[in-house]
Amino acid sequence: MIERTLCIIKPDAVAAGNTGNIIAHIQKEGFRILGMKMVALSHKAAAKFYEVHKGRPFYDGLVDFMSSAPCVPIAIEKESAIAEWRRVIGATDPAEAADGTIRKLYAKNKGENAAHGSDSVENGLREIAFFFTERELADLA
Ligand code: 3AN
Repeated sequence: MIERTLCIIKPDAVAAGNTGNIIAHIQKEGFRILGMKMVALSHKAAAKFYEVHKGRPFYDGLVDFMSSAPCVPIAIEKESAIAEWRRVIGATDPAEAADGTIRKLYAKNKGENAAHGSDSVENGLREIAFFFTERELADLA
């Protein structure tokens, strides 16, 4: 099934100059890019985006980090996009991520881990709608 997922190139990867490298992974892996922008998330917006993690020990640090500098959300589409993109980014902890994955190549640690990927079809659609209006998503079908 063709699915949509949200990639976010996180502030660490943007600051390190890895935006282009990560977009290259998206294209090499055959994802279709539907929407892309650079945004400086406010603390409030980052808190809202990660609301599902509220109460977890890393939540405050995660919100601070995601609102510390610009990030690049990218709405992408492919057959089985949720699992496929999570395969491409690798495990949350770069020390456990497989060779060649985005987190293995570019992430610093579990928190500053280069890229986000949605964890379900439903969350993918919700997360894409958080950053993009319908009109901003290219209908390339
Ligand atoms: P993933 O992004 O691999 O799906 P989640 O959903 O468990 O991982 O966590 C969401 C985000 O929260 C991660 N991308 C990471 O930035 C941060 N995070 C998760 N676990 C930790 C942790 N133990 N310490 C610091 N940050 C974490």
